[in-house]
Amino acid sequence: MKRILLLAVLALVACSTGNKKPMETPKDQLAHRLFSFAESEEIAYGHQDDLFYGHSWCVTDWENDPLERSDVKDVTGKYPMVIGCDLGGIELGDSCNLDGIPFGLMRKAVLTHIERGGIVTFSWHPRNPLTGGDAWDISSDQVVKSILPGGEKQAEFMLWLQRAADFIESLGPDAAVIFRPWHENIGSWFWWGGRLCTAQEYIELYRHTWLYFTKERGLTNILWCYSPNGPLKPEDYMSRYPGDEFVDILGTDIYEFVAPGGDLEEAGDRFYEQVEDMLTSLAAISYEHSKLMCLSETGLEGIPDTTWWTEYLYPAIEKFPISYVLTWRNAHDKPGHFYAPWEGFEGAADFKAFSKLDSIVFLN
Ligand code: BMA
Repeated sequence: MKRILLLAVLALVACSTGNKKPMETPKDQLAHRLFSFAESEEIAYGHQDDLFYGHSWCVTDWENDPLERSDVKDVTGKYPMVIGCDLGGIELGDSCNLDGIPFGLMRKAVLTHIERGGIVTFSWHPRNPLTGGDAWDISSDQVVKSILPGGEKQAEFMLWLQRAADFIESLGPDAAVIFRPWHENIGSWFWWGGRLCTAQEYIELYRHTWLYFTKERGLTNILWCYSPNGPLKPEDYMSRYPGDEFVDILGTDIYEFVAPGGDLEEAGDRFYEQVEDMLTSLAAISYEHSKLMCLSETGLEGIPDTTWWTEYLYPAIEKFPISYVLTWRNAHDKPGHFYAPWEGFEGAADFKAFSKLDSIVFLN
């Protein structure tokens, strides 16, 4: 599997350089870094909102804060290589995102993390442009239609795209980032989800976003990630694929769920199988389409299984050429809502062991 990917990688690098040695753009450099993880059988570790807050702390005076605290670093001594940030709220011109993070802090953290040698990925949970509800408001199946050309909310939505693009532009042309809008789109929990729009509408939404950012705004420092919720059969994964021109990275979001009082081993085994199945399909698709791949979101809320990292997550991903794996956020205001250990957490030792594995890459 890895050998197959390596050939794909080399073919892609050769195509993009045309055997000459043009100046590498920041986006090319980021792509090559992500390729090089896969090529050397390494997987970068990522954590959502890592520098903004942790299980029991939160950056307050962000303008003067060096942003050196991280739950991941508290436990392992190293930052995650990838940090995830969410743009939800930017569309309304809010000063903070949907989880209370000032966009000024986000910009500072992104630039600080890139300066330290890290990688940044953005998700976006925008509000519902038709109903005024949040991203999870699925009361209407007309929302996507309403924001596409000819729709009643199109002009307003263009302003939303403009504000999101303004933020990414404000990072500067040297800050290449990953952007994965309209994620988890096969499930039906966001207004852009599977039962809430047709495949054609979804594809238009994604392409429209790409075209606006890339062609109208000239933002060429973005690697675009398509990240449906998994596990899925390959044909379902591809059923709303925007097309090779619009996507650089194939991702998927898969969480482990344990029913209250449920059996941890059973849940862990199920998660292992789901990740293995999905990544097997994704590896074949990424080879066929010459794309990078990642596990764009994962985790077990509250990590009740103290060997989750080394006994379930690592075995499930280690044989696949994913460039990175990202676990979700450690909320500071919801005690049980965390996906990475923090200092003092009883399951921290296993995460520490995970961080020491040769093939898992953190940021020193
Ligand atoms: C969800 C939860 C929410 C949060 C949202 C966007 O998975 O963590 O609390 O608001 O992501 O970050």
